[in-house]
Amino acid sequence: IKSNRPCITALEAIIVDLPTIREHRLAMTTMSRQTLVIVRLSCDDGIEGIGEATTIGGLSYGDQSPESIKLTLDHYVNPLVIGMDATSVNAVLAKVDQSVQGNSLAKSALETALLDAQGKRLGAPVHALLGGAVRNSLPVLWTLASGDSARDIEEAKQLLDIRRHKVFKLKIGKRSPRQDIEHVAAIKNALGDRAEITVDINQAWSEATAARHIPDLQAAGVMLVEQPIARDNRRGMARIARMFNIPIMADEAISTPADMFDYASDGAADIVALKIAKSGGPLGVIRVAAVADAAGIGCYGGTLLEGTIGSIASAHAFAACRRLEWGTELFGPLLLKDDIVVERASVAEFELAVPDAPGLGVAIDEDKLAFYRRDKTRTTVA
Ligand code: MUC
Ligand code: MG
Repeated sequence: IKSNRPCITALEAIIVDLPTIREHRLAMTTMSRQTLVIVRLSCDDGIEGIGEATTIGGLSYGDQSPESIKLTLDHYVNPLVIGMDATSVNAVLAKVDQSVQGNSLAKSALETALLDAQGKRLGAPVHALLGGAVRNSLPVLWTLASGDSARDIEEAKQLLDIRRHKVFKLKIGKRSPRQDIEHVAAIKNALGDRAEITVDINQAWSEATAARHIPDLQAAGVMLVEQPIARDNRRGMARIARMFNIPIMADEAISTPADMFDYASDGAADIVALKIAKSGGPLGVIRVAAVADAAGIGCYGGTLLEGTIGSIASAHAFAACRRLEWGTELFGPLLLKDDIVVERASVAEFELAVPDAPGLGVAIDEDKLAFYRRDKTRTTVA
């Protein structure tokens, strides 16, 4: 269909390496830097949309790496979208879905950039394009993952004192269950009623280990247990969810509305960690949340430790979810020493404010992008 509507003229994917403020230890990897893929989408009305695709630890967390995301965007997505009407986000995404299977992270960055551009064009924040925000700020937890209990306690006390976070997630599953439970109990004891504690096992336990040690986590005062066993063991998750009163959250196991439907049908989780990266963007997350809502499963706003662009894109989506009973973990920008945006996301009084400016409400800092991009051969035009 011929129209006078603005067309997509360029899609650029830029790999950026940023240092973290400290080591971040998870069951599958230890991070000392974070790699973002930044997407810039240009349109022939002069509007640019930006997006971000970010994973954890190369290929150790998921099956898409920063390098494969860039390759997917450069070689497969780019030729499909150039020349398309930039205002129909759904039509662009449908065309890409037809020829590109999977690759939810690349799709998430594209969808984010399209929504950012359309928001700027209409003078509306992304959350308004998603039907409007139900809340204008989001509670944000912090992950204690230095690898050292005393240092984690120190960090948590400081963050409580400055009223930045009052819920802390502990990454366990790397050490023995006994060591992990001692670590969890030591932190909960030191913080007492000042803080809530959650644990993320990132699939590291077997079903038998989970059945044996979840009662210890419950006794230590843990609020919820995230992804205790393998992502593809849905029946095992259902048995665990039935066995314990402590809420069980599915993360790696649920990406699409179909995954959510299967989990809901089997009663295999009490809560789902929503992530734009898993679901192909803000619109994708809202579709998963709708299935969760229909099944009475609680929603939680998850992260793959994105920087400001990806975290704010997530915030717009989570602000538009009807129910978000379990808060969010959009602390990724705070784990970075620096970022490539003019104004970095910040958390105050335990909450992250959802921007109201047109689009995402985030602008790239060209000097910082030029400094941190992996491919330094390109310099920004003055
Ligand atoms: C995950 O599995 O939830 C979220 C917070 C964090 O520290 O790691 C991520 C990934
Ligand atoms: Mg998780």
